[in-house]
Amino acid sequence: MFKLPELDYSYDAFGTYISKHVMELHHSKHHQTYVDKLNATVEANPQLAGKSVEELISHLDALPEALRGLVKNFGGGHYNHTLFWKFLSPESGHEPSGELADGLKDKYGSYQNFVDEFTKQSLGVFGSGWAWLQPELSIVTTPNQETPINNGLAEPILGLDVWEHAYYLDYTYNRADYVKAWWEVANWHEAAERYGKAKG
Ligand code: MN3
Repeated sequence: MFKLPELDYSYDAFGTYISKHVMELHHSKHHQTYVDKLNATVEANPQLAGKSVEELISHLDALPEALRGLVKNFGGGHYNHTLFWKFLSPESGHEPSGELADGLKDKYGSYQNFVDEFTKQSLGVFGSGWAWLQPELSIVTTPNQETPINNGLAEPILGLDVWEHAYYLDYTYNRADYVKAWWEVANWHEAAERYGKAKG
């Protein structure tokens, strides 16, 4: 059975950047619903049992067509949100340091250029979806609960949920204000660690 992960911080850890109310709903209701529906899908389809969420969503083609959408949506929702909580921190570091900072500077010219490009792509996601920073420092977006690993890419090192449920109660339709606030709480320590591991 899949389980809702516990958070490394409290729901009120992000002050006004992301409110306690939104954090609580997002984690205890939205994410929990993905977990519950993924578990219900696995229970109803024993051929899915015993596999990790990564295995399930990385091999959608191997599944019967009737199951692909369910696993992609509920498995992807569980996987994406599990990453998203790790990609937030009340002690975010504010800016990348070390090798990751150097890498971003090499690829984008400056940290600010990277922020601008990632922001642009986040705002460009039509409807619901995600923006991700990949270990090779490219930026990719995915619709709905699709995720880099079900498109044959590596696990991201940072990522942002741009579904309205992530920001509407705090920022109404102003996704740009939400993205701007997110830079204050993006977990650069986690990203640097993942970057280092991916580089080997
Ligand atoms: Mn979400």
